[in-house]
Amino acid sequence: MLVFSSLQCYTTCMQTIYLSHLHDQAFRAKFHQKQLACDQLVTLTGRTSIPLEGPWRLCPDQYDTCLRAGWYAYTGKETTPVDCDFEFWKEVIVPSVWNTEHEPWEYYEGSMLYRTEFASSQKEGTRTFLVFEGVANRAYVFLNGIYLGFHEGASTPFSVEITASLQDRNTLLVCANNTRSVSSVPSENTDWFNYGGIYRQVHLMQVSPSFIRHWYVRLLDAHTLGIDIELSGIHDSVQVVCKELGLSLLVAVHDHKASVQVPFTGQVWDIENPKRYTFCLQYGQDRVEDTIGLRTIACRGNQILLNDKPIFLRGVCLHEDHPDFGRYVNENLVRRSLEDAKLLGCNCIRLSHYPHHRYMAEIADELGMLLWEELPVYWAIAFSEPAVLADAKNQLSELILRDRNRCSVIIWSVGNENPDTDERLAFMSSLASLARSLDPSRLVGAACLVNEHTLCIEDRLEACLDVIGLNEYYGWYDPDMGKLKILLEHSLKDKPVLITEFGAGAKAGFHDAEAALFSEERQALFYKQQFVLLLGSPTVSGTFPWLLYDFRSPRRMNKYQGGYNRKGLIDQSRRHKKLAYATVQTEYRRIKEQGR
Ligand code: GCB
Repeated sequence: MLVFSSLQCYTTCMQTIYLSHLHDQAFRAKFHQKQLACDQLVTLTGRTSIPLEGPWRLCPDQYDTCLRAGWYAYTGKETTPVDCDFEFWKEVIVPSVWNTEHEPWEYYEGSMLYRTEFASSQKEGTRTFLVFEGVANRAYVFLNGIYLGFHEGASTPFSVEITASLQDRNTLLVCANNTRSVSSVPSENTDWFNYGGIYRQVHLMQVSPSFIRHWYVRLLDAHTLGIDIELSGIHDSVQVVCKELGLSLLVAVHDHKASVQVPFTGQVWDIENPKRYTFCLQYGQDRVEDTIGLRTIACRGNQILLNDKPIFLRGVCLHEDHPDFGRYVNENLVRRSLEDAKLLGCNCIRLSHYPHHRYMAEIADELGMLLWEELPVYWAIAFSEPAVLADAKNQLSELILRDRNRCSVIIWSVGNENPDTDERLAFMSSLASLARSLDPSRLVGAACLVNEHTLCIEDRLEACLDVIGLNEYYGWYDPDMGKLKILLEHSLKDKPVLITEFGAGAKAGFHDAEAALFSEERQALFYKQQFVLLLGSPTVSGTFPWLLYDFRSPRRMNKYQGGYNRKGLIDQSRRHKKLAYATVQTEYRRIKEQGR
C-alpha cells in the first residue's frame, strides 16, 4: 500500500511538472518583461557588420509551444521525447516574408520559429550586438538557449548586446509573430496584407568597448551646421572630420554626449542637385562614416520651403508590397520604385503607412527625392491604452534614430485617418511632441479629418502639426466631386495642406469607352478632374495620388480586385502602366514647367 501511494504521488508530481505549462495562460508575460526598445538601439549606418543572411530553418508554431514549453532551451541531448527536431525544419532564405516562400504559409498568421547557427570569433575587448532591421510583427529572441528579449513593431530596427552570451558556435532562435491585435500599432484592421517574418536584414555588429551610439548631423539654419553625438564609453572627446567642408574638430564629451555647431558655407542638398558630404567620427578606436546631405525644410504660411524656396510637392504614395516578395525589398526594388516615381514627375514620395526599409531614404538622398515617413498609427488604434502609446512612441523613436541623418526625409507623420476622440488627440499630440523633441529639424504631419457636414478640414490635431494631410476620394467613394471644390474653399489654413491621398481603382487592362467603374478610363478621368480642382486651389501645397503600385489587401475581394487594392497607377507586376499614369505625368510636367 505504501509503495503504491508514493508511486501515485510521484506520478502526480511529474505530471504537474510536465503539464504545468499547458495550464499557463500567462506564459507570454515573462517574455514581455524584457523589452528590446529604442534605449538599447545602436545606429547601424556607417559601420561594417557581419550579415546573418542566407538559409535559416523555419517552423510554424501555431500554438506557441516553443514559448510555452521552452523549446528554445533544447540542446538535442534530451532523454525524454520532445516535440521538435530543429534539423527537420524547412530551409528558407532570410530575409524574406514567409508568405511568399512556401505556399501553405501564404495566409498563415501566428508564430513562426526561425533558427540559424553561426560561428563567431569575438575580438579581444570588443562588444558585439545583434541588429534586426525588421521582424513582422514582433520578435522573441534567444541566443544559445538564453532569452535576450522581445520587440514589438514590424518596421523599425532593434538591437541587443550579446557580448556575454556569444560563443564560438552559436544558435540563434527567433520567434516571429504576426498575429494582428487590437492592442498593437497597427491594429487588427488595415488596408494592406499582414506579411510575417524576418523580412529585413539581421547583422552581427562588433564595436570597441567605447563606441558611438547615435549621431545626428543637420543644418540648424542656412548657415549653421549642428552635430550631436551620443556615446557609450570613457573617452573625453570625439573627432569629427568632413574633408570637403574643411572640418576637423575635437569635440568635448560631457555626460556621454557631444555637441557642436559650426558655420556652414557649403552647398545645400536639393532635388536637382543632391550634393552630399562624407562625415567621419572617431571615438577612441570606434569609427563611423556616412554620406550626408544638408538642407533646411520649413513652412511659411501655407508654403513648404526647401532651402528657403517654396516647393510644391509633386508626390505619390507607395506601399512595400511586391507579388513575388511581399514586404521584402532589396536595393534594386527600391531603386525601381524611385525611378518609376521620378519618371512620373514626382519630387516626393509618401511612404505609407509604416516605416519602409532604410534603403529608401538612403537612395532617395542619393537621387534627390523627398520623403514623407509615417508611423502605422492607422485607423482604429487602442488610443486609451498606455502600453499602446508606449509602443507607438518606441516605434517613432526607432524610426527617427534610424533616419534623422537622411536629408530626403522632410516629414514625420504620426498617423493616418484616425477617429476624432479625446484619447486619440492626447495620443497623437504626444507623438507629435516626441517627434519634435527628437528631431526639431523636420516637419510633423498626419492625415487629418474632415467635417463632412460643413465640408471643411476640421481636426483638433491640426494645432500640433506643421503640415495638414488630407485624404479625399470625392468622385470615387463619394460620387460627388463637386464637394471637393467647396471643401477646399472652406479649408483655407495658415499651414500647408497636402492632399496625401486621392485616387480611384482600375484593373490593369480593363478598358471601357463609357469609363465604367474599375476601368482604366475611369481612373484617368478621375485624375484629370481632380487635378483641375486641386491645382486651382491656393490651399494645396502638394498632391499624392494613391498610389504608385497595386498592392495586396484581403479587404478587396470584388471581381476586379481579387485580393488587391487596384488604385495603383501601375499594376502589381510593375510592368503595366495604366492610363492614369500618363495623366498624372502630364500634370506634373505642367506644374514643373510653371515653376510652381
Ligand atoms: C485610405 C487609406 C488607405 C487606403 C485607401 C483606399 O484612405 O488611408 O490606406 O488603402 O484609403 O484605397 O481606400
